[in-house]
Amino acid sequence: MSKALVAGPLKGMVRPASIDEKARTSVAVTARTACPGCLGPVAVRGIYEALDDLQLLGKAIVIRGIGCAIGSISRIGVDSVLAAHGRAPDVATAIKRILKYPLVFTAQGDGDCFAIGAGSLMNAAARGEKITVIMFNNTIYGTTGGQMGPTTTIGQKTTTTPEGRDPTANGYPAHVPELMAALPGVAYSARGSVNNPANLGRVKKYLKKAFQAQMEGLGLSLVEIIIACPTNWHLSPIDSLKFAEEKVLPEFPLGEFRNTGAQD
Ligand SMILES: Cc1ncc(C[n+]2csc(CCOP(=O)(O)OP(=O)(O)O)c2C)c(N)n1
Ligand code: SF4
Repeated sequence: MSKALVAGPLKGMVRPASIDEKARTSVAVTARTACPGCLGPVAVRGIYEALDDLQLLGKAIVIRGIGCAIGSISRIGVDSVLAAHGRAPDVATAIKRILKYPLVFTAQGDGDCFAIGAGSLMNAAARGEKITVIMFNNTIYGTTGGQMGPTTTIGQKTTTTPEGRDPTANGYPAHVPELMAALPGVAYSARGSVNNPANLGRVKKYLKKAFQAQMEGLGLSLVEIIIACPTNWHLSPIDSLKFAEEKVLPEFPLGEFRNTGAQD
């Protein structure tokens, strides 16, 4: 075997040798990865704890989309690969089929997942790929300065909808887990939020069910997680929690939309 590669958790699988074994069992989310009040790292904490509860740390790989909200996902001690914008489900498909990691999941912003990446997601779902897609919904393109995204709420002001999103000109917000629920290749779809501790607990439950659906080979699983983006919402961290509660959650109901097997 080449020096650059070491054996992975399954026979015949390889992964880069550069991964620090100590880092694989620790979480180190630093301030560098997000703005103050960003709930992206809180969602990442939920993912970490769900993996830890299922003893999947060290057996999983995350395919990262392009975006700041998911930034700290690289620091939770699982293998990771950066995909081209929107193409994480395609990369996840290849890794799951060829390298046979026990758990392969994507972490993507809503723009990555359902604007530029809508075709990749829909086709992976139609094929029933045994992967998990995790979409961070901050209702905006955070990284590039706050343009309208597929989940921008009606009336929400962004740099490209300065008067607020008007459905007659800009269309309606996309409800991704509900759309996924219509596809037979999808085993599990749910939407959670991390705007308060109780909702963080529910998100962990959804993530565990999504991971279990993949491990049981039932099909594609998807969890959308509502997060706050104080920077591009132009709100304080506290006011952004209020905006999430009053404006975002009414548009995006929390809950499970498809569950073909996983139990509580
Ligand atoms: C092919 C391509 N087009 C456009 C971009 C520029 N770009 C980088 S991140 C981004 C938006 C990301 O938004 P989202 O997925 O919602 O994630 P967030 O930044 O909000 O976390 C865009 C348009 C790019 N990197 N590659
Ligand atoms: S721009 Fe928004 S989503 Fe991105 S790190 Fe800052 S608060 Fe989080």
